[in-house]
Amino acid sequence: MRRNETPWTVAQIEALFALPFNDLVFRAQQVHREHFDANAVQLSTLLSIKTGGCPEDCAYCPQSAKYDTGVEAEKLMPIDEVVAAAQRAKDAGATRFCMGAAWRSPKPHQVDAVGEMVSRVKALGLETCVTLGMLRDGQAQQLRDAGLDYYNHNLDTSPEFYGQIITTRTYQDRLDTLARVRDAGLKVCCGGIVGLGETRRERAGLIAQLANLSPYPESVPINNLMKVEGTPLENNESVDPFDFVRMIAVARITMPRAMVRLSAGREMMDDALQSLCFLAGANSMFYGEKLLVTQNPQAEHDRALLARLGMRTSTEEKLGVESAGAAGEGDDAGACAAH
Ligand code: SAM
Ligand code: DTB
Ligand code: SF4
Repeated sequence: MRRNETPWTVAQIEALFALPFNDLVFRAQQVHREHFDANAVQLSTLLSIKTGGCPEDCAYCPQSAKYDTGVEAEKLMPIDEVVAAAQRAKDAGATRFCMGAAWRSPKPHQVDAVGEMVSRVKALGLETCVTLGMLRDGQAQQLRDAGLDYYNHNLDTSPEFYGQIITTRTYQDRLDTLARVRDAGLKVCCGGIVGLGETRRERAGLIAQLANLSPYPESVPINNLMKVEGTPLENNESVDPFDFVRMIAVARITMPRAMVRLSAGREMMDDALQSLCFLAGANSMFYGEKLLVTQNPQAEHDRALLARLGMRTSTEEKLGVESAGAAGEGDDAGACAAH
C-alpha cells in the first residue's frame, strides 16, 4: 500500500478553511467527482450494543458514568437481538451495520462475544463495523478473523484542544489503537466532532491528524455535537451551519478517496443544509432513527430526501471510482499538488 507522501500542514488546511465558501465547495466537489459517483451515498446503521456506564469522561458523551444524563447503564445486548436489528437495518436499505459499546476498552470475553455478533451480522451480507474503545494487542486481529470490516475510533479533535474534552485517555492512546487496527488489516473509520468549543485552527489540526495518517482512514465520520443535558457541553454554542459544511469540504479535499460521513447532528439540520453537505463531498451517512442513544432523522424522511436530490444508495465498493480500500494510494498526488 502506498503511503501519503506529502503531509498536510495545519497552515495549508487553515488556508482551505479561509477560502470563500463557494470556492471551497466547488473545489471539494471537483475532488469528489474525480474519485466517486457524486450522486451516490452509502448508508450505515448504528446500534448501541452496550449502553451507558462508561468510565471515560468525554465531555460530549451522554454515556459517560461521570455525568447525569438519564442514560442508564445496560448489559451487553443478547446476540439474537443484535442480529435481528441488523436484519431490519438491511431490509431498510443500510449496507453497513455499526455496533457501539460504551467501554474504555473491551475485556477478552467481551471481544469473544462481539466477535460472534460480527460473524452473524456479516453472514447477513452486511459490512460490519464496531467501536469498542481502546484495543490491546491481538484484539483487532481477533475481530478481523471474526469477519470485521471496519473499526471506528475517533480522534475527535486536535491534539492541542483534546485535553479540554477528555482527561481519562490520551491522544497517543487513540493513535496506538488506530495503529493496531491498521496493522491487523482492518479498515479504519476515524473522524471527529465539531461544536466542542474548538477554534477553526483546532478544526484544521484535527483534519491534519486524520489526513496525515498513512494511509488516511477509509471512513471519516464528521459529527456535529449532539448537546445532551447533563454533559459539560450541554450549553455550547451551535456551530455555524456553513462552518459545518466547510469541515466536510476540507475533509473531502484532504482525503480524496475516503468515505466522508455526515454523522451525528443531522437531526438539527434541514434538508437544504444536508444537501449542501453532499455537494461539499459527503458520501455516507448514519441512517435509522437512532444514533447510539440520541435521535437521528426518520428513515422514511431520508429516503424521500435522497429521492428529491436524485441520489442513489450504494455500497462503498460500487461508489468509488476504485476501491476506497486504496485510500492513501495513487493519484492523491493530484490533490497534494494543489496544496
Ligand atoms: N466508547 C467508544 C469510544 O469512545 O471509542 C465507542 C463509542 S463513542 C460513543 C464513539 C464516538 O461517538 C465518539 O468518539 C464521538 O466522536 C461520538 N460522539 C459521542 N457522543 C457524541 C455527541 N454527543 N455528539 C456527537 N458525537 C458524539
Ligand atoms: C461516530 O463518529 N459517530 C457515531 C459512531 N461514530 C459510533 C456515534 C454518534 C453518537 C452521537 C451521540 C449518541 O447518540 O450517543
Ligand atoms: Fe465512553 Fe466512548 Fe462515551 Fe467516551 S465517547 S464516554 S469512551 S462511550
